[in-house]
Amino acid sequence: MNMTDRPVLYERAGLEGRCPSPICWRARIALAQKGIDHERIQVTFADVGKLQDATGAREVPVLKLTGELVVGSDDIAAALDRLDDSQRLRSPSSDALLMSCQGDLMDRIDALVAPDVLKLLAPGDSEIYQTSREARFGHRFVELEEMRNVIELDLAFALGRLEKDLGDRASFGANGPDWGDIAIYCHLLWIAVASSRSWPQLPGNIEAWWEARDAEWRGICLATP
Ligand SMILES: N[C@@H](CCC(=O)N[C@@H](CS)C(=O)NCC(=O)O)C(=O)O
Repeated sequence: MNMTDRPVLYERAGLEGRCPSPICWRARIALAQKGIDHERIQVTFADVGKLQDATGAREVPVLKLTGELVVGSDDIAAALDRLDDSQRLRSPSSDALLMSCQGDLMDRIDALVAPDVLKLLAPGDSEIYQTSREARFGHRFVELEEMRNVIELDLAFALGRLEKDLGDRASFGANGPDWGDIAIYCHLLWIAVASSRSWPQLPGNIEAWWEARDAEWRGICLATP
């Protein structure tokens, strides 16, 4: 890949150059797994107009790859697999795992972490974020705070189901960590970074899985561009 083809990842801007978005972290890890050097452009929620002008999209991540704009984390992973299929990220089983985790694990983590994410956002983004998330969840942030204990309990059960999925394997992917591992890791890291007061007890083998993924991936997610 020559310099003019250097991929560009559009991702969410946060406080002090740190990206606060677990969905964007997925794209960072995917690029790292493929060994693809890239430029990162960070965009605040308030700058959605600039994002739209540059990419046509209103959400991040967006990846400019070999001159084309790929919108959305799943499509980014698929595009990277097309570029280099030696160690595939996505497969029918990673897609199935993600689908089952979305409602069970990710949505619960979203509701748990959202009120605390405000402190990670770029100046000027808090109101946009809070208004859009309260509309999405159908609850004010103060109500989510009151529901915190219940959400934490539901999350503990979701992690118990995940432990059964993982069994005694080292990764959710059959041939090593794949897109399912990446998505689950990023959402758990979001709790650790934004809302550590709700860090859950990780059951059984999930603990060892987390330690291994965290050692490899945390620095990628939290690096400033
Ligand atoms: N399904 C999309 C979801 C992307 C997404 O939710 N991105 C967030 C990252 S912060 C976003 O840009 N949200 C825009 C908004 O809420 O206005 C994907 O997997 O990439």
